[in-house]
Amino acid sequence: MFCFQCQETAGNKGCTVKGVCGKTKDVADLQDLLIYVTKGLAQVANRKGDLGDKKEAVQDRIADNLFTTITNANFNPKTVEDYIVKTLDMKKELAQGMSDLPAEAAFDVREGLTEAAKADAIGVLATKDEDIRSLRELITYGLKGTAAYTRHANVLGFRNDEVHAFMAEALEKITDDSLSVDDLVALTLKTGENGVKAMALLDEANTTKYGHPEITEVSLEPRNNPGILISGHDLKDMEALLEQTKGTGVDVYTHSEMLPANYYPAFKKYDHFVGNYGGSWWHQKEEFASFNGPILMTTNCIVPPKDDSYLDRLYTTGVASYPGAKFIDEDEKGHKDFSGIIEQAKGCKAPEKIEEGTLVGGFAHNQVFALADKVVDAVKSGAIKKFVVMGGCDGRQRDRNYYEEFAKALPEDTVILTAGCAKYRYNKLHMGDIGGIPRVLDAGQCNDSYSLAVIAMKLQEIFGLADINELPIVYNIAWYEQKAVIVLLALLSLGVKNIHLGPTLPAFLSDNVVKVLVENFNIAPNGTVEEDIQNLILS
Ligand code: SF4
Ligand code: SF3
Repeated sequence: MFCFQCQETAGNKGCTVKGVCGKTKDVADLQDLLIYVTKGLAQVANRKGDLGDKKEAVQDRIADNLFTTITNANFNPKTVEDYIVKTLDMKKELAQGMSDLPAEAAFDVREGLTEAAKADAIGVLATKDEDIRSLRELITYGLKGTAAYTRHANVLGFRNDEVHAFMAEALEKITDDSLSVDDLVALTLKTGENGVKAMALLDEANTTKYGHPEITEVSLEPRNNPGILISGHDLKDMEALLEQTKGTGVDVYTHSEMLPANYYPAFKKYDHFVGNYGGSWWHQKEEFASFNGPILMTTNCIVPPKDDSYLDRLYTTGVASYPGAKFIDEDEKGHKDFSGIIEQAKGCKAPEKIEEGTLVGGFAHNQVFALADKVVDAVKSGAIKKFVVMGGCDGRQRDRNYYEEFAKALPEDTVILTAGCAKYRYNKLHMGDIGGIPRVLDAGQCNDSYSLAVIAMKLQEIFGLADINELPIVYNIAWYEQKAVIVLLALLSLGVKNIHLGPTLPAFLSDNVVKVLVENFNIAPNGTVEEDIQNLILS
């Protein structure tokens, strides 16, 4: 095993024995094999060209394979093996009559996959040149993020063929030894462009189906009924759960990345949708225990339960899977039956109260545009001096306290723009408002970072600026997993410069690739809170 795809990788170098995330060696190897055969499927699909009525199935297979390997989504060797076999079957069928296939496309081992996955040719380290490896992995992780956002849009009936085609094209290109560092840098930026398209598509899907997020006060206090806690990023699952729990006496609460579901008009109409329970993903061991009722994980981030204390209450769906947790599949019509969770919930105690009060969110682009006059006036009058984009992920490492300390140290004339689970470091600090504009504007999930880019582009237009970097907006972004990688690449492709990235730079970036990012985009690692307040805000 060798995995360095997330920010918590062992020693900021790579996990080699077991994942810091809890992923076992076998699962890590199988995930590498899944990516390997997915490259093979892409090679075969690209050669075939017209896939006829198999096109969507192939596109979905490729995207689901990428999606299921993101950090903290799938810990289950059985489901990863199942994905591998399905990919091999699909590949074999498409490759009929083809010859001289590359190794990834020709691979067709069915027995002993766990052993086969250990082969030197399969994993990350199969690429010997450090810079080529770094760029190949950077692109792969960007594609994983793109695939996640694309699949959320797909399940709501929205597709962008260009994005799917790009994923297959890029997966093949990163197997091509003739590509130079410069070629791969160009492909990295193209990955970012496609990430923007994927996020725009998901934004369209979410807002068309569920309305535009609006300013919302979200309760943090549980009621006395039994409840179901839902986490992850899949809004279609959210809708289905709310529909099926209607009139059952079971309440619904969001956890972590599902918090922004509270901001959507379509979900507010359910009076058994109570609010949010707890903090960001890594607090789940304590919070899932005290919640008392069943928990539905629709995507990442799953933390392996310590002592199986709530494993019998843990459910997964979609590409998320955990050994021992119940999996809810969809039928051929795309329907998911949550009656088992609801029945279990009825026999559970109500959630224990762990905090009180409310928090405010719902500042996606439409809501911010509705406040545009106020915002522009506040900037013109100097009441708001700077906006700080502090989106991204949260994580367990102690040095992430930096983000809370940074938020606290911000001068009173600054406003935080956020999206993703990074916000839990400061969204309960009650930072007040500037002339009615809250000082923490939460756009939503990590994919709603797209909203932040749309807001920036709108402000650029209003202020008549030639360059997006002339805006009084600075970027201090926290990353953890691969969706944050695509958010970063998307921002770079939109021309955003001077991004501070932390709490550490990715281990998968080689020194030379870091140099390219510094020279072209002036990306910088975090300093101390004092240094960064000075450099980003006061200078
Ligand atoms: Fe390690 Fe992160 Fe990979 Fe898990 S996902 S094995 S923590 S690098
Ligand atoms: Fe968070 Fe996993 Fe990245 Fe979606 S829930 S931002 S870490």
